[in-house]
Amino acid sequence: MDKIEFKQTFIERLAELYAMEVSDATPIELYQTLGSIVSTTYTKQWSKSWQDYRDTKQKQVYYFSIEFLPGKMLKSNLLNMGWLEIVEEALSELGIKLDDLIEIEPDMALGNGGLGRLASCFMDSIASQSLPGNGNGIRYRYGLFKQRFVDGHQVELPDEWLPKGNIWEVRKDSKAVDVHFGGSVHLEEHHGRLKPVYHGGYTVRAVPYDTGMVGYKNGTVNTMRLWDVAIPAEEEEHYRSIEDRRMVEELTSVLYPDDSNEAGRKLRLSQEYFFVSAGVQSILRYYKNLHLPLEQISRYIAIHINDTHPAMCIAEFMRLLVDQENLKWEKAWRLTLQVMSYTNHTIMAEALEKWSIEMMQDVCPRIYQIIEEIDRRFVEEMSTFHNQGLIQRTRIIQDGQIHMAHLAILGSHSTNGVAKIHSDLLKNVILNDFYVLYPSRFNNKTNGIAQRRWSQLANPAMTKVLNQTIGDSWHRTPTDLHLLMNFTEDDEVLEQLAAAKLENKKRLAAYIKEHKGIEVSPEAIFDVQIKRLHAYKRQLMNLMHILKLYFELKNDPKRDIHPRVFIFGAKAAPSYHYAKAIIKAINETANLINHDPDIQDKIKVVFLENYNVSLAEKIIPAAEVSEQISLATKEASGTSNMKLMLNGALTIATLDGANIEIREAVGEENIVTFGLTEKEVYRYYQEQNYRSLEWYHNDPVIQRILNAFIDGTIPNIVNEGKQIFDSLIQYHDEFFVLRDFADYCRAQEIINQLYQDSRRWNQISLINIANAGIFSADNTVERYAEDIWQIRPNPSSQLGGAAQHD
Ligand code: B1H
Repeated sequence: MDKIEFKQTFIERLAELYAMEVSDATPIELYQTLGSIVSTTYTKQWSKSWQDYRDTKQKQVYYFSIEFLPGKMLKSNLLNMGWLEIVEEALSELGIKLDDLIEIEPDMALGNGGLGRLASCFMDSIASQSLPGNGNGIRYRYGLFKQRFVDGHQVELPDEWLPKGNIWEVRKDSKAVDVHFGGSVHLEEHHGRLKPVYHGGYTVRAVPYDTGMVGYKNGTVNTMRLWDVAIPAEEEEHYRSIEDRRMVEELTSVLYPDDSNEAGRKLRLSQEYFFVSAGVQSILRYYKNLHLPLEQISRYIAIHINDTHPAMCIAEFMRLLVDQENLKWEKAWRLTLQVMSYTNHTIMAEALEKWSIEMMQDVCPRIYQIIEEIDRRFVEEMSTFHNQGLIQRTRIIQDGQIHMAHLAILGSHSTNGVAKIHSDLLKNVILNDFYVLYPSRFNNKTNGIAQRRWSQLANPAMTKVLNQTIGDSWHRTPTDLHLLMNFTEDDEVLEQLAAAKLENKKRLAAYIKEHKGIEVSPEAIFDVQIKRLHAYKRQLMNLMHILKLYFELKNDPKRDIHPRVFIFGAKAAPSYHYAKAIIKAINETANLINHDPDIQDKIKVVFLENYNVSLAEKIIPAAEVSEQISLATKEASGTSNMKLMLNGALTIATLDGANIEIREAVGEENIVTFGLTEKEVYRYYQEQNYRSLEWYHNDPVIQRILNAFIDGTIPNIVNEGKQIFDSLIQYHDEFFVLRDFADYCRAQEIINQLYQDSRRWNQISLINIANAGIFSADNTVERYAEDIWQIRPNPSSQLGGAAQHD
């Protein structure tokens, strides 16, 4: 479609939809019109992709995730369709700014953080690699809460995103399936086989809403299927009371806002079973329509379990094969193992899901029976070869609880971690017992990011420089960014990149002024920590370093530091009081420092509200320092580290998660690392000899800073300050903040020094961009496709399968 054609279509569509002309239409109407043109255009390719997969019976993967975090989709769809430039120009000729329309789109936030965003980055890359793959999740009516600050405290507001209209989804009533909950089950003999007989309980209808996942200029459009709940018409009489109806509606009402532990809530378990059962049933229905033998299902279908939240896929698949399709247990189990694969995203103990037997029996009694049988057979089978200790530690049911990670590992052929260090810890420490039993099941797949969204879409200024310098092959082949390494000594390129960064910083400065009323200088270093608020991520250590600088400047206003703006973005789980205390402390410190005339704008602290995908797209292009400072071993991978690196930020990092691979990629001189290593952390655990109190007593700097939390230096944090102080002293500083603090300050001083040499700094920035290509999710999903899912690119995609040039 060319510009003239597009303008014509736009004017016609606006008239069809609203009987209006451009000059009369509001941005909402213009947005709807553009969305309608985009979606009706890719719809043809959507049904073609789908028919291709079906007609040629290609193996497909289904990515089950209780969270998807796509953010806004308009611009990404335009980019992937190859329309972005034409549409932007054509609209501008009609007097419309594309950016004004993008503002209208709600930010789809059906996820908490890295795990949900990873699922969406994968959806983009799976489609862009012409791979046959689909998402399966929940269509929450309320996404992750909106964060507001009131007197520096986090306040949560509901995220009602749907009433604004979601132009990308298509409701498919004809594809609905029923999901049964509760009641009881007993087994009866039928023709020599035991069959379940259900009593009571209730049935709900799962109705899918499909959203097209548009691949990058390859004609592939895959499906993200999110399930909504409805009361089946024929069951109306069972749902007479308001409570009964509410109970059903609640199933898809809210996303649980805790990204580490959801303390055994029945509704959460019901949500898990709901989207698992709906998804697995619809896959099986599709497969049966292909009229292929059930025994061959693993040649055509792969199911991926994103963390343990969908681990019941294993039991649900068994239920359908055994109860409904009458397969023998052994055969069904073999198929289940071949179909299923699992990714672990954390070693934090509180995030490893366990459910009580009672609750599981209550929510899905037949699933409980099946898990019990899986467990029983595992113990029986292992008893001839292995010692009892090992078996007891690895079995699924222990002490009245069902260990979902055990189910996921024992019921699948692949368990992977999300960065090298994380996968090694799984094998050697956390899941070592399982590794001993099934070494070949374990593998690593380092995370990746949707490269084009985090460069071309978020950072057009940098993109322009890159295109002029190295061409545009990196759009499809992100490792071609490496071509930039030919320009490390090219002053013109270095300066152009610096100019692009400055432009982005000015834009962020304007945003900060508008939203926080804080004036920041674009000449200052923009230092960014953006991620969920968690003790292990150590935002507190960042705050302590800010306080250190503050006290130094108070003592010696002439102290020579390059001005710096410390920027935070972070939501805390609503029930995570400690994390909220840290938010309050950062906000009060910001207030104190930003208004202190002695500081002369040498440091500014900005905590931006409501960190989400759209805000990330504004912050990341302007960032110069990327704070990746979790305690070694705790951050499984991290993904903001990759996005910031791609945008030319220098990483200050512990040797944790993917930071280690980033260091390998850029070289030691182009990253600043500090802190305890994995080995040192484990030595402390073993010898139990970390005494945070001693670090407090022996270090006057630490003392001065910690006292500020309880002596009124930081105002209005009487309770929060005490809680923070106590966590470090009385409760022994679980995440070694005091232990790593001095080394962190040393690393920060190196950054301050490096920034003085702007040429050197610009080189580091360029080298970071040049080496970010390996962290493209295109790459990551290719590895999943080859090693785990065994799926291949669709040969009839417009790229003929393999990735080729534009
Ligand atoms: C990650 C979670 C998570 N790991 C429980 N685990 C949740 C756990 O709702 N819950 O109950 C939700 C999310 N999220 C993150 O995954 C890791 O912390 C990051 O290091 C990693 O980059 C990301 C993607 O792999």
